[in-house]
Amino acid sequence: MKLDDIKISKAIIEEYMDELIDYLDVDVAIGGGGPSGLTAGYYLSKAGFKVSLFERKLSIGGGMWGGGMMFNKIVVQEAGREILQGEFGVNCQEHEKGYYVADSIEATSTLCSKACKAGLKIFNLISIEDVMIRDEKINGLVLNWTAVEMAGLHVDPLTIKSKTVIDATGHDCEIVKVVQRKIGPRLMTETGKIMGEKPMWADKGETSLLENTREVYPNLYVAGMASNAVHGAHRMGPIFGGMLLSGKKVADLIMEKLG
Ligand code: 48F
Repeated sequence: MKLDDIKISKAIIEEYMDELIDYLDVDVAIGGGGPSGLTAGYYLSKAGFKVSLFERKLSIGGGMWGGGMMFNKIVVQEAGREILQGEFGVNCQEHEKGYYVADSIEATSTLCSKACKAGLKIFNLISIEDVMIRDEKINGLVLNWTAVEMAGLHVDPLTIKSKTVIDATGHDCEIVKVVQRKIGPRLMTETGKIMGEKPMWADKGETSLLENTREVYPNLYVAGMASNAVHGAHRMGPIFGGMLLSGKKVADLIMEKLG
């Protein structure tokens, strides 16, 4: 077959636009494609919900690729291994009792692949810059190309509608930050505000993460490192079990809400 350059362009543009239009109204919109966002997207899509994930960067995976200080290994504890190996099939070696090590490249690429195959629609190179609020509830996201953001161009964004939103943007908890900036200190935290991340403490950080994975404003949930940052809890460094468990927990909470 003789290839036609214009047909290649047309195939890409039409298929992308069809999908974008189809995903203008979803059950769950996830901000951030790190381990917590991908895990949440995997479980929710597998359960049959319509889920989109927006990732600012070209690559999906957030802080998981780099392991600890670029040693491309990650550690998970037993509960994390049950998801990483048990659900996703990633090889985990027991280094010493209770400390399992996985290859960060295998872990990240597998999470991404399994989430896509479960039905999660990932849009990369798109940044969430704002939220839509109606009747004091989040009901959508405001999006722009990362290239526009990076170049500082004065280009207005577009919007999508979503029954629920997950802030899985990591340490910066960017979606919750926008909400706080727009509506003031009315979050469902002790102070009503973002309480800020505490220093590194793997044990405490991992333990509090699940408790902190919850709804923080009507229809807006936090998962992963954003949960601890919003609730004033510790960071935990290159142990990733909590991120996976947090992704699963937020998926369970949303499934319960949406029914
Ligand atoms: O930081 P990230 O990996 O979040 P996570 O799922 O996992 C945290 C761990 O990687 C690590 C850790 C483990 O113990 O502490 O840090 O909580 O992934 C967050 C992703 O969100 C994207 C960002 O590029 C990254 O890939 N992101 C951040 N802000 C936005 C965004 C935004 N406004 N719009 C779209 N994507």
